[in-house]
Amino acid sequence: MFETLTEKLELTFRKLRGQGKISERNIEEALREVRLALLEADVHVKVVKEFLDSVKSKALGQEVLASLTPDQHFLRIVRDELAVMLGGEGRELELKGAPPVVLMLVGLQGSGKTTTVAKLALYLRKAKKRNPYLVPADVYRPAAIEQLKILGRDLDVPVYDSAPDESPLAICERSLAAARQQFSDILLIDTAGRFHIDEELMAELQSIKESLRPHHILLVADAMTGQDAVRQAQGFDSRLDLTGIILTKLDGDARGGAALSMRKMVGKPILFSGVGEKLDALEPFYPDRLASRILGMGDLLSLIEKAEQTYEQKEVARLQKLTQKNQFSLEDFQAQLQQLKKMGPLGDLLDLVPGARKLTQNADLGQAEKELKRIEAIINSMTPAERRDPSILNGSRRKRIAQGSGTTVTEINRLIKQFLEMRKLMQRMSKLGSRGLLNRIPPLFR
Ligand SMILES: Nc1nc2c(ncn2[C@@H]2O[C@H](COP(=O)(O)OP(=O)(O)OP(=O)(O)O)[C@@H](O)[C@H]2O)c(=O)[nH]1
Ligand SMILES: [Mg+2]
Repeated sequence: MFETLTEKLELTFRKLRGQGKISERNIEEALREVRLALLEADVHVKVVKEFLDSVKSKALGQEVLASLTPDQHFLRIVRDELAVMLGGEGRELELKGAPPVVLMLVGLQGSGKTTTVAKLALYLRKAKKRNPYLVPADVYRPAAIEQLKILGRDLDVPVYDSAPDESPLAICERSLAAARQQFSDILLIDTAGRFHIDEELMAELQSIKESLRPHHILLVADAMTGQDAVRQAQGFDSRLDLTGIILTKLDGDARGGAALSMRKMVGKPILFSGVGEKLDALEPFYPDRLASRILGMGDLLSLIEKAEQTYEQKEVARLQKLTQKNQFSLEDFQAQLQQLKKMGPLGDLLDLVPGARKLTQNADLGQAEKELKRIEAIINSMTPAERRDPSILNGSRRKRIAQGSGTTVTEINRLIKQFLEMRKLMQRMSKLGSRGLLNRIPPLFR
């Protein structure tokens, strides 16, 4: 999502950079383009206006910092205001209170409630060390209860044994007692969805709210549904007084304006975003990071977090040492490739690296994934001794590896040559001294 918007904004900033001096007129011109880009991305008119007003007053009113060029200064104001539009500081899901803390997820049909309940359970267990308990309270759609039970089984998270002939309110009330009994500290309620907001559903949700007094009522909204998502959110909020919003399907290719308008139009914080169908595809929502990403400035912090989740820091330190001594082997490389695969599709990772999209714009990502697979096949066909010390790779060994991996000796030669060059480069970079944040990323990604 946001690719078109990012492209347009980058173009605007590039033009601005071309100007020797930045005048009020340049800024007016740039703001006009930003306005068009936002409207085309389907951001609500009111939100766009408010955004532009504050960018303009800051751009014309502030001294340019000595360390920044005027266009950088302007870019920074746009970035900061975009972050404000998305919710400013960003908010963590607050979970203080006597257990079990009750979280109720609501939303229209198909918005992603059931999937998000499972994703949240995984997140809360992993990142917050909590013991969630899942409650299927959708008794209307056939198999809805079963859907959550299966997800719970996959995650090994307990699910209340709801029966479809009970009322949702009765299910919720009973599940609370069951959660206490088995020391679950969070109750995650999956509610029914409807095609449109209707009175019956709202009354049911309100009765659950009154009885269980949930700590959070979170709206699950599908970002692909555009301005409709904003209207639904306002409808749900007026009846239930939401505590937060979870935006799903941000991995889709819709224009994304709904996501950008939601905070301002509903006045409730966006707490998470869903970025895929898999259960680990849920991310805490950080307005400043998304703002940087939209402006094509990448998102190094998210990349670092992703890397840290996948990598043991001890391992990173070990690789660091090897790199410095130029002893990083094909075996280490192989292990890193495996870790890389765990972090998700290549395309997603590239979005996090500043400028990477631009560099690879014409490159076919499918091709790159294939290339990685081929490299992996070659390395897998080597013996451990060969991986540790490629210098023993004579002609007959190379021929054997080519056969084993379905490649050619030329390809083996090229890989070895590239590997040795990359290793040199990594060594040189690691000698540049401490570079703060970058030291927390495994060498291969720098
Ligand atoms: N790509 C993508 N798909 C998602 C995301 N979240 C949910 N989905 C998909 O959206 C579809 C509907 O998800 P559900 O979780 O069943 O939605 P629901 O709101 O519970 O639907 P009802 O119970 O029928 O109201 C499923 O195919 C999910 O895999 C997301 O963040 N990205
Ligand atoms: Mg559901």
